Amino acid sequence: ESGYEAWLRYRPCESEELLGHYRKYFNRVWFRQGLEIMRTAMQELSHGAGIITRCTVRLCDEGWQGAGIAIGLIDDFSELKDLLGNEILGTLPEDGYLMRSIEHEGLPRLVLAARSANGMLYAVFHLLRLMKSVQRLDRLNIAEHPRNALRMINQWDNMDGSIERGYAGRSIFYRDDEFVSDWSRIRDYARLLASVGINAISLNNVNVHERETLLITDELLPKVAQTASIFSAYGLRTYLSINFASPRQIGGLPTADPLDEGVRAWWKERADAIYRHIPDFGGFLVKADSEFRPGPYTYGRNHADGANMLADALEPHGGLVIWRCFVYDCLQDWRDRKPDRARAAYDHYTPLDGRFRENVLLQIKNGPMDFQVREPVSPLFGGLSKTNQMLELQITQEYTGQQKHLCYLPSQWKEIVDFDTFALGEGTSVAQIVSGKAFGRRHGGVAAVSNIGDDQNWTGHLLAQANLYGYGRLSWNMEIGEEEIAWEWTCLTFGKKEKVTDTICCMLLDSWSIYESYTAPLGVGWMVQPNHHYGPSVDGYEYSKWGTYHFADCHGIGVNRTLLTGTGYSAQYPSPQFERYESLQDCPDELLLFFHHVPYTHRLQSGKTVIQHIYDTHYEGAERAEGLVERWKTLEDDIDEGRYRQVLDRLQEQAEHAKEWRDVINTYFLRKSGIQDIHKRPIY
Ligand code: BDP
Repeated sequence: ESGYEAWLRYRPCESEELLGHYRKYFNRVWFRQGLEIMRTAMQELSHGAGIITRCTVRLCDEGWQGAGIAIGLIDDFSELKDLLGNEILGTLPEDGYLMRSIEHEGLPRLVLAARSANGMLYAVFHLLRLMKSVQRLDRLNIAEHPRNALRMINQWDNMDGSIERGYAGRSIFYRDDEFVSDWSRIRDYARLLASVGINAISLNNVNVHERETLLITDELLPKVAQTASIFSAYGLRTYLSINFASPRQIGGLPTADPLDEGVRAWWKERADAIYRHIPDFGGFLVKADSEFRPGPYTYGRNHADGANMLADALEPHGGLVIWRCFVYDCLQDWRDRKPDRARAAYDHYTPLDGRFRENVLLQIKNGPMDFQVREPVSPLFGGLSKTNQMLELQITQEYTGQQKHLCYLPSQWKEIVDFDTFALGEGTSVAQIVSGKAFGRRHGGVAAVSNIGDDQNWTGHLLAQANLYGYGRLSWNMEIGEEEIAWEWTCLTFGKKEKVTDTICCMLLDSWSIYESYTAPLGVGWMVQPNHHYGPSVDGYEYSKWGTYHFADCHGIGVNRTLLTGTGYSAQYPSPQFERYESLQDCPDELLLFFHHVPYTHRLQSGKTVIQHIYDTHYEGAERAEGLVERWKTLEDDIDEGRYRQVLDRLQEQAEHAKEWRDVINTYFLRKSGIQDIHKRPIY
């Protein structure tokens, strides 16, 4: 097996008893024809349940009698109201669904009722998940709905076929500056995304180069529309990343000033054209005035001017502008006393709170820097109260092992979404802010940079599929635990066999901490090779203009971001988070070097000195990486050869590479500090 089927891998049910049970239901499935998404839902149900039950699923739209399943939209299927009651159906949110087992004249029935076609598709995938994890269907009483309205994937694909920060092959969308001609892979991707509730996708890299600038022109819009139609059938709306300088670069205008009437008219005309091609187009994703991308600053305007201009063009069509907050002075240099990069997003955007249109969302990276293995949560969550916000995560493992190392990211993401911002007093989590609930915002949600490419198993490292799956599940409901997600994914991907699920789940759940322990310590981050960001280089960025420093010298290490004596970043957090980070005693160990510069002999809350912590974690981390290989080997007889081998190869590479990390980091700090490891282990 290659891993291509990912978590939609259906196999016949092995228990005769359960098979008999399932067949009673699938002997007859009633549903009413409707939107295309509903047809998709029924195709998925027939496909999945057909394989599991080894029977043809019988679909019918008449004569609701006997045993079976009834699926439909509440408003089209009046019988559902009689069965489930008006009251409960009335409270069902958009995209939510109910799944309930009932008995009718002694015969088993299952009812799936949704408010929208998307809801129906999600209900079907849920039902298939239950069957794949060998659950019975006669006691179901499930009510589900997504907590975030926007659950988005960002592709960083370029039309030449490359993927920025892609670690699983080339783009499945583009080749040689054109769209691909075989759409089957895109359709399979849409299936994977919809199966975990994702409902939006941006099709091109946020760094919009020359060719991709043309995606909004009449030349390329027909192809965009074709791609969008594949996603529409699975309930996903398509977005495009746009180039802010388009009016100049492709529109023949002398300026891209957002307040210029000609520019505003140009964008309106383009928006109208886009919606003629793609009536359910989602909107624009924008990286502006960031890392040399054009933006409103060129014209002396601010981000609200830029975003609102685009928002006005899209508004008549119901489109959204997703404006990224990854804005910092990328040539800053501490010697010039320019501001701390960590402060940048907050400093740029809080003064603009309340000045964005209703159809603008600010997309905020989880941390103030850039997807490091450990960062504090961005203080911009909670710093804004009158602006729609979205959380941006990175599924592609740019700084977390590039899909050669195992790093199960839902563990990290859970800490982020659960983080208490104290924005409205205790208990204002990031999850509540981005859903829009905390501040009663109209739009909200979450976006993440995809980790897939045209590798046969989608993600390079087969186990990295768990990150894509986990992102979808968390974007649906941020309260689901990382353990539960790991278990679900393992079960769906490898089958429900206790030894397999236990082993793989434990490996996944340990992996973030393992990766963190042999890479950059205590929240300092960035000790990577510049540009490609793979492998250790302690000083890789230390003297560069790009502003990511650890300030290690022979006395100590860490960045002083306190209000009292440092950059003042800590003061971007409200009380009591501010006091917690500001204080050397209270600052959590794992973030100590992000907030404080300390001597190597400083004692952590764990009781260890900083230097001993560095040595210990790096020795242990490399050993634990080796341990992952051993744990995987115990599954040799339980997993098919193809998938077993691929994972083994990656884990072995990780174990080797972890030793390199250990040696580079430990040697560096032994030399810098001159302090020996108390256990006198060899340092290379
Ligand atoms: C950084 C990546 C860079 C992206 C940038 C972004 O290194 O490739 O373009 O983020 O998010 O992590 O815009």
